[in-house]
Amino acid sequence: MVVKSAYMARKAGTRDKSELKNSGFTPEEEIQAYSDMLLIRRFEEKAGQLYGMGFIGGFCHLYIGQEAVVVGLQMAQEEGDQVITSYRDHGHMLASGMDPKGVMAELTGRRGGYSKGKGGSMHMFSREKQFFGGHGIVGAQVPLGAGLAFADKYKNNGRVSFTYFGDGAANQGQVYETFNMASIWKLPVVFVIENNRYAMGTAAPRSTAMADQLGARGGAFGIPFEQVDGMDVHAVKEAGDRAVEHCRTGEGPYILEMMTYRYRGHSMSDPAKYRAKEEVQKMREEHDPIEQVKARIIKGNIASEDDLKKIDAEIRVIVTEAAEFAQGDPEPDVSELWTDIYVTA
Ligand SMILES: Cc1ncc(C[n+]2csc(CCOP(=O)(O)OP(=O)(O)O)c2C)c(N)n1
Ligand SMILES: [Mg+2]
Repeated sequence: MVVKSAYMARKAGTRDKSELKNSGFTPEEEIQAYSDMLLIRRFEEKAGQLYGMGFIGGFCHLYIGQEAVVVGLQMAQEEGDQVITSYRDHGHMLASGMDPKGVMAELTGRRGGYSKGKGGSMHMFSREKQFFGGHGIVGAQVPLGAGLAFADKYKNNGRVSFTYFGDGAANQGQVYETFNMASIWKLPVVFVIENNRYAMGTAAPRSTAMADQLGARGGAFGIPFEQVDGMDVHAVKEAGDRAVEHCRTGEGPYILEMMTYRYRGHSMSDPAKYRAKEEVQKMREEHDPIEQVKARIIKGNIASEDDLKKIDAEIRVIVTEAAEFAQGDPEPDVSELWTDIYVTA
């Protein structure tokens, strides 16, 4: 069987979004979800290796464990919808259809990176793919995401802004100023809270009131909210469809609290001593988003173990090529030091 990941299909310009309207996955969608999540996982594993080898400097926050959130929501989006998120952003870029080579080269600070090697892991953008960063200041992307939605509403272009933030960021004041404005102006923004239960080394209940009900905070602003199993890509896509419908029909913002989990440390420099290894192990064994889809694919006779191994092999080639590019591409020239600082109209 010929299998193409959504990334590959988007690159080839062959993806037909109208196929994605029904809730409940077609066999092709199961394969697509599997491939897209696996691309993120393999990419992140490679990024972790390159970091260990000294090719990536500074901070590097991996998305391993959370793949179903961004992939399921990407399946609910349409071309032109925007995405903005925090520093844990590699998965969002790949799901947005950005080229793994350009993303990896940015991580290693090379010319071919999306920010010409001058932004790194936390600061890259693609207007073409409607990806607006990559933000290192916790919560800062939330008002910016509402700003994107404000522009959409002003232009009446039917687009929706997907604004992602974490459980820790949900404690920032600017989030609630944004909820208020988004609600009164009925902005087409889906606020996606990725509740992965930790903010750096702090378990959410230690710092956060009602830490397992963050979406409900939107209720005070009249924003509808849902709590979703963020490890199940089906549940994510279905909730995403409801949120998008709400926003696109002019009803204003919507909140999705995605209950998810990160397997790795907060960043590469985190020894993760604040949680038991068994907790991570249990999550991996019982709730892994990729294994869940794999089991459905095998059980439903959609594809065989061998087919899935072939997909993995294809993805490994894409990731290896991205890593080779990211290591071989030159660093930016010194003359680039003072360029791209301000945008001139
Ligand atoms: C305004 C601000 N305060 C503190 C930090 C340091 N910091 C970086 S990430 C982080 C935790 C955020 O956790 P969460 O929002 O749950 O996102 P996650 O890392 O789990 O994806 C903190 C406190 C920062 N970058 N910006
Ligand atoms: Mg968190």
